[in-house]
Amino acid sequence: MTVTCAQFKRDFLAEIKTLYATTLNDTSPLDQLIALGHLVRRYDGPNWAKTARAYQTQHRKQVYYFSIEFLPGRLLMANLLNLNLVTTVRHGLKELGLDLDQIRQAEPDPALGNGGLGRLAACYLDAMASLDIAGNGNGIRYRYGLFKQLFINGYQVEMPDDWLRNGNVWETRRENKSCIVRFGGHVWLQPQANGTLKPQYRDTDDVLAVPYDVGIVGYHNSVTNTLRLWSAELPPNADHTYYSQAQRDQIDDITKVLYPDDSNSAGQALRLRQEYFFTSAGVQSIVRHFCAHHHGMRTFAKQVAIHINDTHPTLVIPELMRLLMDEHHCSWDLAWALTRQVMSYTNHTILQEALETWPVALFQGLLPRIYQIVAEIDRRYRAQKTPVFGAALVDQTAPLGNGQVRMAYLAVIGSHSVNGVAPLHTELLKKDVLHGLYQVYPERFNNKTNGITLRRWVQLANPPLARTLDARIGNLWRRNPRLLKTLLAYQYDQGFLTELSQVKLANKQALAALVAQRLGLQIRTDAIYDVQVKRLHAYKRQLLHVFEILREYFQIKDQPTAPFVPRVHIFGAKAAPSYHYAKAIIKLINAVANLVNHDPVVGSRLKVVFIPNYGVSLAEVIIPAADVSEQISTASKEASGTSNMKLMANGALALATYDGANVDIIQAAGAKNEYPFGLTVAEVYRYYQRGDYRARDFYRGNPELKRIVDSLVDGTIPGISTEGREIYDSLLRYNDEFFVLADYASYVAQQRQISQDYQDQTAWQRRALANIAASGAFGADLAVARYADDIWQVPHDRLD
Ligand code: NBY
Repeated sequence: MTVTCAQFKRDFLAEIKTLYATTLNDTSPLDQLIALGHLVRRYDGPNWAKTARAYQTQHRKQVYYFSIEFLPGRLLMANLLNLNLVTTVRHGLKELGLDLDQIRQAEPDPALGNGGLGRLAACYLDAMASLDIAGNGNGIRYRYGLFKQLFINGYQVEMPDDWLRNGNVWETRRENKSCIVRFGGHVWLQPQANGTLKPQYRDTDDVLAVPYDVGIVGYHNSVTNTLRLWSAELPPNADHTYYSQAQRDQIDDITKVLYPDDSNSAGQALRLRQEYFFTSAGVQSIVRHFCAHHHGMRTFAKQVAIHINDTHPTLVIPELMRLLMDEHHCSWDLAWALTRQVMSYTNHTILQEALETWPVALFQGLLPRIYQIVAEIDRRYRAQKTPVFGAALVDQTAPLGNGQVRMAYLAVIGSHSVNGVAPLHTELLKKDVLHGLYQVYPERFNNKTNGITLRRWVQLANPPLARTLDARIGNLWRRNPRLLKTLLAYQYDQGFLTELSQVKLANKQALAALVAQRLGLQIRTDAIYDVQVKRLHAYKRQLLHVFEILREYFQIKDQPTAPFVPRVHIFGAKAAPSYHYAKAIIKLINAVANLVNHDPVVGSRLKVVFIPNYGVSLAEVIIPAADVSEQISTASKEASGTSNMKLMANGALALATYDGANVDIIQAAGAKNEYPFGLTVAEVYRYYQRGDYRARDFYRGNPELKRIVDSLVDGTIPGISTEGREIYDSLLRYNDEFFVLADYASYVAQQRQISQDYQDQTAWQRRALANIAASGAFGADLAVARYADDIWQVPHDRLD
């Protein structure tokens, strides 16, 4: 995009005048943000239109990425970056007496997701547009995003996230693309004159699905794709029909709030309504669009790929079957063949409690026609597979079983591809969680290791690093992150290593300023910044990190004058509101912070910073400042992790178990450049098989550890009498489900090593460099290119 600075200034002032009928002096940063957003959209408008037209005229196969969560982060800077407008806009605003960095802060951060799964979806949209893939996102426009987190007296308090309060400058309401989604009522199959059966409906609750489209701008390539988010409203004939307040509320509720739980599958009718709502609307709009440009359905699978991001959108399978058969007169066999060719599914968890199932009664009552189709899929699956695989295996893997609809099984059976998100995770899917279906459909299983967009996580979040890299290796890495490998030539360049530590220092200063402003806490910038940012979960083991803090605390208290390498422990984490144990850990971290941060003996040497309301925008400040990346989940539990990749790309060294993509990170950067520790998956599974894990033995056998565990209940840490007891019991009474005590010794050994190693800054920065250099392998563009080649079968730009 080329706009001169002068042109930009004229356009911007005109925009202000049009929108607010006033002059610049009279506007707030929010006003300026909105005006700037309008202007960016105006600049990008021709690309958006051209992209859509080109896809049509070229009959490009479209990918539709269905996800119940998208965490795009603020879009102003991402759009300016991808349109190559950052410098022009920054200068132009400056000449008008404005500061781009102030304006960008006025943008709300759309928190339409819980964690890694939603952020991955956003990284992949950015990559699809940047690779010139005809890729669309399809999701829900939640009126309230993930709750805003406050700490009151150390406890998590959840407040509504009213992110749409001032509107959303990036969205376009497309009411003419609305469709009706049906719930409940009765359905029966009516024989037709031509011998077919057509479903008839009575007493259904109809909801209008209205799409809001957001442009997803590709990187320097004039491509703008679409993220379509659906909102639930009263149907258009509402004026003539009586709707009780309860009915109105029920419709309103569908897209009111994001379900704030990523710890287990939700047994909630509203959640199922949300899932059907956005899948039905999305599939209807895909089929409608296809039919507008093609005759008959036979080429559908050549033109469309639908991706199921975790099981929440699995109803795309029976919904497409329904449309093909009921509305487009396809036979079951044709509809089924098309559906399987079109669908692909990504699994994001091996945790049993996170695998979605719905009680048949609930499912059938809410979605009677969809249930008929699922029951027929189930019947045919059993009929075809029982002779080959036997009744036991088929029973165990069928879509219906134990009075439940099993969404993961339906997703595998109705797709041509199922992938895990790191090699280890994919192996565990085959061996464990989806073992039965792997026996039936081995050819469907494949791995696609996650990736992150370095555009946001390095170029935008860490401009000093990006500039330093440019100066050494040129700027082609911005297009092709694999070129970061060439950095290795500078491993022994003292000047460059010094620059890297200066970059880190600048980022630490920025984080320290944020901490001072938000928490009123001073943290020194010569300390090790030891960062753990992710959802709060027992399996992610923030508790183990707390144990290290307590160890350091006791060390200082025992030997106040002994040397101690200063540390700042930084946490960001939200707990699901109903996840009692996770909330107890939050209270513990805050209580330990309170104890440590105010101890005069400890002074500035050790600080604990728990920044509330962790999300994409905070991550953009914390991650560039990190020295140590805590990736300490119990081996086998973390499907992949993606903060591990973001931290790596920003030069943090990983303190990591052999879990998820940590394995691949350690391999890519070299074990000597990370701090691996802990039980392996094989060891964890051996404990499971033998049933011989005894947490108490670790407790009794290690006095240092015993002191720490005891401090949870002996009054050492004020204010945690109930939480301390609960956590203590989880370890000793309930035998430490996540092997915290077993991994303590090897974790702490690496932490000690870190303190020692950090003192040699040259050696440390050399290892940071190795991490940055190896991080290109985890770029989202590479990951998405693999999806495009192996799963979606769509063409894409090459990176080199
Ligand atoms: O997906 C995460 C995995 O834990 C992480 O290892 C992986 O890197 C990432 C991307 O592949 N999963 C995740 O974020 N899951 C959720 O957010 C989630 C949300 C809702 C529900 C379950 C999980 N739910 O049951 O409603």
